[in-house]
Amino acid sequence: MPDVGRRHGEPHRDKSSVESPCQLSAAPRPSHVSLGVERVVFAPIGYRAASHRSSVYNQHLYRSTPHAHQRVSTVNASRLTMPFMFLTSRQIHWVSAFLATIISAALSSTPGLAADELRPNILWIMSEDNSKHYLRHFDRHGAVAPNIEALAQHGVTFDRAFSCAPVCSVARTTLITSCYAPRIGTQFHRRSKMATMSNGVKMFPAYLRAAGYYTTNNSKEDYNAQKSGDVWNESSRNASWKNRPSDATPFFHVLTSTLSHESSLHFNATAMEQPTVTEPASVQLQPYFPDTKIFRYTRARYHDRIMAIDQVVGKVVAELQKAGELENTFIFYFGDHGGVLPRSKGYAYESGLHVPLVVRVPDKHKDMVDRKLASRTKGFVEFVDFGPTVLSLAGVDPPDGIDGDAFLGKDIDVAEVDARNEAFGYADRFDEKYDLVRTLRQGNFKYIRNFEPFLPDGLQNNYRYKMLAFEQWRQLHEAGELNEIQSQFFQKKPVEALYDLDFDPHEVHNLAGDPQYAEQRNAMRQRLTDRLKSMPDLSFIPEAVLFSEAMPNPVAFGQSNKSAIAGLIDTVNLALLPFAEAESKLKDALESDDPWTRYWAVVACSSFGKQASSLLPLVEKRLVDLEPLVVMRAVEFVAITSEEDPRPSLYRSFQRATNEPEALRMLNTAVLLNDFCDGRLPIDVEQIDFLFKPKPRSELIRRIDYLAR
Ligand SMILES: [Ca+2]
Repeated sequence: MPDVGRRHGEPHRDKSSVESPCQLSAAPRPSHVSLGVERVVFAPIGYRAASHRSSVYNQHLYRSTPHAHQRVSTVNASRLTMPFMFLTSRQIHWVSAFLATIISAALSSTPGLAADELRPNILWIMSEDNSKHYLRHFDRHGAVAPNIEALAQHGVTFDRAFSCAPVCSVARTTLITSCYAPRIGTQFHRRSKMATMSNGVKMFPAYLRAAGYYTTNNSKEDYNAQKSGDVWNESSRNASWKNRPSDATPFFHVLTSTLSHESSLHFNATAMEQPTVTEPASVQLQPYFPDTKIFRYTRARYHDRIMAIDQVVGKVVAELQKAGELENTFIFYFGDHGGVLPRSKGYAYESGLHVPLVVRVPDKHKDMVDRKLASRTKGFVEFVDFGPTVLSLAGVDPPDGIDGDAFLGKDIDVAEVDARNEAFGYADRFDEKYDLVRTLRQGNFKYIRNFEPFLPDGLQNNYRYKMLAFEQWRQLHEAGELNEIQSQFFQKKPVEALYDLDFDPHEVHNLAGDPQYAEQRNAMRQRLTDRLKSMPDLSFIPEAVLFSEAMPNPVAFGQSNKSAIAGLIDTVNLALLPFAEAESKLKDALESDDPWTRYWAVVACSSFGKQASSLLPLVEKRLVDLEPLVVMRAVEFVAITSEEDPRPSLYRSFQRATNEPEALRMLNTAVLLNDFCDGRLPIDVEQIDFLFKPKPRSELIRRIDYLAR
């Protein structure tokens, strides 16, 4: 029996866990809650060295590619650990870093060795919110960007680069930690609480810095995990590689340009009188967009922003050249995630995940890259791989406990990189909007599992809808003026989708129900499920519970609850069976002692929709569930499948929410009822009452403001 969700006093608790000094448990639910029941509490989690090791050694089970760390270190920290076997791993790490610094300093100060001269600089130029689709270098309908194209002429283009998450903080945390966010508790944008970096893993620039690199970030961080003090020499708007202590010090510098950020498309109707350089009539609109003046102008304006990014790239190259560093510096240009017309940022489609990536290879280090200049590869690379790649180029070993593998560097096997064929994607929360989606791309097939398919893509997300195009899209939907493909955005989603990107690059023709593709679908479904279970993916525990219990050590929390999470995934995956086969299993799950089994059982029922109407009496029992988040799920099912009014149950639940993410999750359901139930179930904000005072300008207030207008 899994530990997750077991209530106080129940038998079979793992004794070793109880004895652990590292107990994590939820604060008791306040006694004045109407049902008088304490929050269901996880069994305490024991975090021991043994489980640490097994998690580290097993973590590559869920990678598609052969484990390919290439050890090319000049400063091999792990080899330094042998005389220190009596130390803890944290102490070993500290000693290794200390020795590495000494060795590095000795090398750089010894005349004749000139070690640093042999080490390349690495510079990242990251543009905000742009998928590969807006650059001609990747897509014939994209903008012309001569400076980015010039980088590619002197380097390598990665035609299959993926950010893993379609939103800023989650993508950036994936990048800086080299770990998949749902494994380490950093998958929520915005975070309600910072996750702690687990198992001694640091954000990767710390390893460069320990090896003598000067590390700078200008300037956006937006990490969802706590940063240790040794990551950056400087991270600010003034941070520059030019400030390094000596010309001989190699540097790693990150520059984020916000010129293409979503906010650059938050213009008003008056601003549209300002002409764009790109001719609106010339742009190619995605087939899911209505062809309107606003959409054309928005896309044209976005092409202009991409051209501005290109200018930034040109300026950086010129500066390096002037300083005599160009031919000693690897330059990466890439987008931080997709964007940024509607249905891109915030959505786990290719438009949200597939980013442009080119790497300029400097003349002095051509021998480190076994590829022709101006070549392209279709080998899949993900944000988890970028950190190990920089470490590999710098000759620093990657740490254990990360998820990525280097794709460039001296001993990298080009054929292995070219054969990489799989990308994993995740979407969880976008400010105040929740929608759990996982994706797997293999070759040109894309599989999407919508775990909450009854939440339409078009569900209100205040920041998204600041864009005129978003608002107009919704208005046209409400006016009934969209065709079938354009309307998909406002309809319930399929439980699973399969797209053949060769023929359907915009992911609008779902093949998941086509018998011809059943084998492909089943294989990808199984592969994704295996990956989620083996991580394990923490998102099958509600954020409100992770908030209370997991954040001091999310990885250990996941390992302790691995089998329980697998059980929850099996429960929600009942939605993938024919209903007749799922029905009796759903009945059992709805009556489970474990609240999160009941939670996902109701979600599976809602995924079936009216097909599961026979289960209405059983689900209605959950309207008085001990766990308010299960009540919330039952409210959705009743709203979706019956004519009854479940709002009183939802209003009561608000008064039982004990933290912001729990209340916010409930407000997501409130918006679903308000906006997508044919006007039958408008929400009265006067009836929404919390036990705690929401923070001003918080996501809770955003939702309330939206519902009140
Ligand atoms: Ca961004």
